Amino acid sequence: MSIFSDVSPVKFEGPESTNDFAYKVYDKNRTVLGKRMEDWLRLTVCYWHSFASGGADMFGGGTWPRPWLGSGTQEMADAKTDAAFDFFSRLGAPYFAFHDADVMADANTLEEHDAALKKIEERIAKRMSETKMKLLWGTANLFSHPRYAAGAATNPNPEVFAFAAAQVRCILEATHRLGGENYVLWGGREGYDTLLNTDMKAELEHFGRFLKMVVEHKHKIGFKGTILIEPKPFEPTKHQYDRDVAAVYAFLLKNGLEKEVKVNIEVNHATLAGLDFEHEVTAAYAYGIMGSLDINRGDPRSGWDTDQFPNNAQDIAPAMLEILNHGGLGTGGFNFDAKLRRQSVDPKDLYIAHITGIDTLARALLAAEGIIKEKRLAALKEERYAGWSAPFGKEIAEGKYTLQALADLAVKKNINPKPVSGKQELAESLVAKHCKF
Ligand SMILES: [Mn+2]
Repeated sequence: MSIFSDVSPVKFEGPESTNDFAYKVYDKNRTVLGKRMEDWLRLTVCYWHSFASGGADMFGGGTWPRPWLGSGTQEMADAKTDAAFDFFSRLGAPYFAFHDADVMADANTLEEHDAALKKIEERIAKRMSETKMKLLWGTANLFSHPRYAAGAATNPNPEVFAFAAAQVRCILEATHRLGGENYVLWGGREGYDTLLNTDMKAELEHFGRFLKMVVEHKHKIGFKGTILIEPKPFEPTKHQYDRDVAAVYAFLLKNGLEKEVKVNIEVNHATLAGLDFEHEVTAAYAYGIMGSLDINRGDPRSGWDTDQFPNNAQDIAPAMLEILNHGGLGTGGFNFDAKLRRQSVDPKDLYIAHITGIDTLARALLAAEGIIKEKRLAALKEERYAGWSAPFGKEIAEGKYTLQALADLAVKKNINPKPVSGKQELAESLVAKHCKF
């Protein structure tokens, strides 16, 4: 029994249901383009916002009843684990994700840290086998403790770098033992507040060294999961080095890790970077580094990371289309890195938030299926680029011409291409018509 025990396991009841604690659209066994909804979405509940936070903001403390918070004892860590798995198993999402600090009792030394994490790992493993929950990814909290105020891998002090290495070793190995399918490195405070006191070149080199050490250790212990970097442009620092997918790709190339590491893209981080979510997803596929998703939304009028639950399927449909066109997320999933509002003090609010988010993703999935089956949007795009499939376009792309040869040919043929419609309005209508909910 926990504060989440009042709700019966959430079931699919269909669009006509008036039950707030039922799925209206998400029917895990429904087949979409040959794959079950559950297998496309790989739904994940995050530990930090839902169980390790009491809803504090910049102006006041926690408001949500989370009786295990505050003391940092093993007893409380155990109670948190049991409540989290109670919620997971009633919600019916198959995956969860966590930071080391989210789950374990407080520790003062690295030795204590290792022991406390191993202790709670036993309980998590037991609950996983009872509930059949799976771990999408684990990660280290390298940003909350005061020692990380100037970053972890990019800290001016190598002892902080070493402390972070010890912490990552513990949680990477725990993630491996728990069957985690990915390991995430969020930049945390890897960036700067002012360049006046920052050696950017040195910090980027140290950051690269850290990532190489993580990848090396992954192979050493036989972890088969994917290592993921999570882009974010700023907050808490003024500038985060993992600014966006393109910046991460440049960093991976510079360090020769572009085949080893992929990205965990967050909707709200894309928004903060001034980019559309679908831009980041499309860029990641284009660079070959698509990994996993932190699904949430920002507030259109707030300039910070509000981490709200998604509730608008049409916003997500273009990214979902891209994901379906690439056959899905591989080892990744849709992780609800989203939190309740501070006034949402009823434990049942956590169910409503997730149910709405899950139905929103299911709607976006069905919209993307409709768009693909109709084939018109794909045909529109194909037609725009048809010239590149014809012999002349192919020869240019394959490098048959030098600039001089191509220029001479263009002059000789007196080519004079005419503008054609980009059909943006039609393309938009071909998406909108499938978002009929
Ligand atoms: Mn966020």
